[in-house]
Amino acid sequence: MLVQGADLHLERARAMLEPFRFVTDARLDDLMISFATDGGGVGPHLDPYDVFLIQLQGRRRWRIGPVKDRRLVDEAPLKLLRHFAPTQDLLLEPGDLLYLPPLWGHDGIAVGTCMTASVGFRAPTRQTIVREVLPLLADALPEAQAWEGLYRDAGSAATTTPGRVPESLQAFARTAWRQVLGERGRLSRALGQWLTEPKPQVWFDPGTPLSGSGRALHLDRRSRMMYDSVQVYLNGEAYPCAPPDARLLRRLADRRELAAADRARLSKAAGALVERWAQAGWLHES
Ligand SMILES: [Mn+2]
Repeated sequence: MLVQGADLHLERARAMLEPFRFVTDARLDDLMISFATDGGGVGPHLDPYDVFLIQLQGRRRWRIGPVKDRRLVDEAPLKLLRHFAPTQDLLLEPGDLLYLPPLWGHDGIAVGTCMTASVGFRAPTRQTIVREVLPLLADALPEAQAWEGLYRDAGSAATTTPGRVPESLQAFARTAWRQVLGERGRLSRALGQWLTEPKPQVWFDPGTPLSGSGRALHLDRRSRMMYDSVQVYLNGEAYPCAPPDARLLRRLADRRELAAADRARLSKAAGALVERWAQAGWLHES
């Protein structure tokens, strides 16, 4: 039995991700828990991700190795390797940790009842980034342009070659591209929004207004917060951010909490922002 995204449901599972934040949050995906009875396992397969396997309870035998033959078993519900030739055979005991590089074959078999956690790291392809970030870039074009900037046929003469793509339309498309990509920082902004977008199954419980007293703040376990040199991103939203608030909000993103003393230093505007985040259930008072 596999439970994906356990970190979204359990504070303790979320806490297990913290030691792995020596890697950027942009790559940290989730904590999956797998439970198996004696002899249970998925079968030999590979994943396009870096994975840390943590043995929680019981023992699991792992046969691992680089994959030379990527052919898969026909008609299997999972992508199982047809001919897997492992190079290492390991027995993990509670507390053991095993790192698997991307595309390494692995076959884990429970030795008695056992539970294993895996910390996965996403690694997008260029194609994925373009596909995911493009709609966000398009949304960033001002609404007025969408209405006022309709394409018009060049000239008034009737065409004798209606099958031909008009050059004027090609030029119109090129201009649209330049507008989308031209403004400095627009791509970075869309990337930050995409990287902090909650997963589709995530929803937040509405929070309560902040007390305003000297208490620390901490991000909800489901919140994704990152920043770049211009903006702060929280759960798919972008917020322009200037000093001195920038330093404090970046600290909140890095540590996932903000000490009471730091909170007291937030400007009035940033304080109002934090209040909105609290009401959305994105952060809480400690
Ligand atoms: Mn796997």
